[in-house]
Amino acid sequence: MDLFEQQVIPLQLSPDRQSEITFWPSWLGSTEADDLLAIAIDQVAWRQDNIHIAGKSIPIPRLQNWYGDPTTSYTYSRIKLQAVAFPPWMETLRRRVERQTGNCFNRTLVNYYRDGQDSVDWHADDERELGSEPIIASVSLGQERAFLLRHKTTKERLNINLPHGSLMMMGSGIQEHWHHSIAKDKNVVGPRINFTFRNMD
Ligand SMILES: O=C(O)CCC(=O)C(=O)O
Ligand SMILES: [Mn+2]
Repeated sequence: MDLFEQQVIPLQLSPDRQSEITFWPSWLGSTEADDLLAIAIDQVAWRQDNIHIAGKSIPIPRLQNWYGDPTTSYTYSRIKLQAVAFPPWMETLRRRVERQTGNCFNRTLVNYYRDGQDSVDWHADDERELGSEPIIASVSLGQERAFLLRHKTTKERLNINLPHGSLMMMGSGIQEHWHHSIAKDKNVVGPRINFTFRNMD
């Protein structure tokens, strides 16, 4: 396969509107991806955040941090993340993602799935600060995991395996019409890092 081969996966939003996922399965070379995985595990200031349900504080099943303009913050599931400035290695990755996708991204949520017990539940990245039609680009490193998509009304499903060094972009309308998740996996043992690049005012 050509290293930079691009796949376009059409997604139905509504009967009269379609969008797409653009996917570069081998976007980074394997040595480059290995190096970036090691740097991210070592150098991201990992946070263990908690969600609050029925008066209880429950640790979310992954580590994370939020990068961007450090005078700004982002809140989801009532977790407030004060942005950390992009270190040079992440800034280089951000620019590369912009060049490849032709879109602007000025923030990234970085997730660390330590093993198969770590996951992210069904959600859409549709907070108001992300704008009305958020476009999200996702770089995956380490253990390949299944990225699951489920249409909000038709319940149609799609699975995309995200390998080490892949880049995937969710186009306009996808957050409005689809949920996505990374399920727990009993068979998975290896760590995985994921960067979701977003754009916010
Ligand atoms: O880990 C992934 O591939 C998805 C992460 C995600 O959906 C998010 O951070 O909003
Ligand atoms: Mn998401």
